[in-house]
Amino acid sequence: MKIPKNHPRFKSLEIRTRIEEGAKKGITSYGGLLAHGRGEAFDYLLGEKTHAFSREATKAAAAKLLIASHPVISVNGNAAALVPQGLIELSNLLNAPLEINLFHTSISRMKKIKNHLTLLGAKKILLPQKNERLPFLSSNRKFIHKNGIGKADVVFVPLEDGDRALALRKAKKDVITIDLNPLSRTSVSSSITIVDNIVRAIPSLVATVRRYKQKTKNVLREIAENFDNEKQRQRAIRVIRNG
Ligand code: PTJ
Repeated sequence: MKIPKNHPRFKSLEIRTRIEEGAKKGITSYGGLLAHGRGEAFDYLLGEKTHAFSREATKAAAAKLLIASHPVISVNGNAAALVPQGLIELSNLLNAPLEINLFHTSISRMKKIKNHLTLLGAKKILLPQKNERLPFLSSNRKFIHKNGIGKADVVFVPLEDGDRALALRKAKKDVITIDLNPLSRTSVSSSITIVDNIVRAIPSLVATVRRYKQKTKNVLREIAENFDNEKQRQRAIRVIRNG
């Protein structure tokens, strides 16, 4: 659909078109369309802008990813449709694999996401292995790659469905997420939650990682350790409540 640039909701409609295209290409699930609607509602309540609490979380996330020994970027159907280039850039900057891990499991969708990312220039893509499992999880997301999430110390799970963040934490991994809903189980259980729209948060995270590459490990450690996820989450809730 061609959206006139002067439409009052141009940006939101343009993002919606990306998700629709993702579903048409078989990258995004139907469940993903519903998840997007939920995200839109929270974005609306947050004023559809990046807040200071999100910027703080982005800095901590960049620092944690840069000091990680084995960072991994988990990719689902929504993230692949909305921000594929940003995820690839992040993967290259951090030398971190992109591991496809879906809630609504489908081998054909995994292959389509893999092709989509490969065509856009992704170099390191992993798919889950049948004999490698994440403990504390019953959904199909338990299948992981041995050299990806299996050995990761920090897992970036932009736009998550909730059951896995906790399982990853129980498996003693740090979890960084992007979630517009500060009340979700993912937001609560992650080490760092960026409460923002993935389409704004990813470019900003990429720029911060690029900038922070100049910093020493000690400085990065301090930035990551000083971050208080609960405090920033409460700030997001206050914005929604007062809005
Ligand atoms: O591709 P799959 O099969 O792995 O499925 C992916 C989804 C996202 C459909 C799946 O993980 C799922 O069902 O997720 P949920 O439980 O609906 O949660 C998605 C969360 O992401 C919700 O808290 C939404 O508010 C949030 N969200 C949706 N769109 C965005 C978002 N957060 C940031 N940016 C968005 N654009």
